[in-house]
Amino acid sequence: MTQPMPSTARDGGIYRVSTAQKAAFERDGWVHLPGVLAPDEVAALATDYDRFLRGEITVAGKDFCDMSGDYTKTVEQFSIINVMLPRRYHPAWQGNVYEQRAASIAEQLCGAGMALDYDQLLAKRPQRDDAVFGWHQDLAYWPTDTPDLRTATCWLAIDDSTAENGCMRFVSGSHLVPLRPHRPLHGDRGKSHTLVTDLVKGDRVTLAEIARGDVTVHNERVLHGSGGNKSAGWRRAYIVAFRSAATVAEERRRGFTHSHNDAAKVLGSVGFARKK
Ligand SMILES: O=C(O)CCC(=O)C(=O)O
Repeated sequence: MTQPMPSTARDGGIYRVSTAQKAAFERDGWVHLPGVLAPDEVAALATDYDRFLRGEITVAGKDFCDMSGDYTKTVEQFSIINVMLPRRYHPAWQGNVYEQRAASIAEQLCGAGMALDYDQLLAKRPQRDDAVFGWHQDLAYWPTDTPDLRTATCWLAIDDSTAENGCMRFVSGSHLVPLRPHRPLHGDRGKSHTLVTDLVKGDRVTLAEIARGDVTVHNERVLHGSGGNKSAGWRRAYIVAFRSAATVAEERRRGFTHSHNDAAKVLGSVGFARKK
């Protein structure tokens, strides 16, 4: 499943992306980068990660929610625990080694002028068939009319991520075609944040089985999602998303922060489309 961890790619706060990896990101809309974090670095993050899951770090309102169910579920019923903006709720994470390497990756893949847009934790409880993250393009979640659409969303595996526990899956090359229509999973964005779209004939799905400490990086247009967790363990992921600094500034000017508690959060592309 996994590639050997490169010994030379990590260098302090830098992770060196190869020419072949950059070409894969441009061609497929996503790329697998092995060994972005060393085992001890993942272990240190996992300690705080589990404090979030146990509720020991306070997260406001809907920023602690379930991405598979609606907002009426109790925490024990959440199949995909979603923590939005963990660095806001746990400032000690700001500038951590993962953020540093993710920033270096974003710059190598997308060029200068990238900024951290949001961070997120997505943890699938063990043995939850319904811990399915529906097919979507991230661009559906936010305004589409911003000036610079460069995006590098880094997805760190805190656990080995496998077909059995619900690893990421992508339709390679789908970032090159127009945004597909999306709909709220539970019929109404007031009931849950989640948006979904459908695969169409010809879409070819690639499973991204990756090891603990590895990262996938994806573009905001590539179709992706993940299946349920049939394993006896958690599937934990830590996401840090970079977009062009000009775009992040424009989003903030509009009051769009990626917090599920903001009124403006419903105004992703779906919200704008519905207003017309
Ligand atoms: O963690 C998952 O299964 C889905 C994550 C995702 O869709 C994303 O990071 O954009």
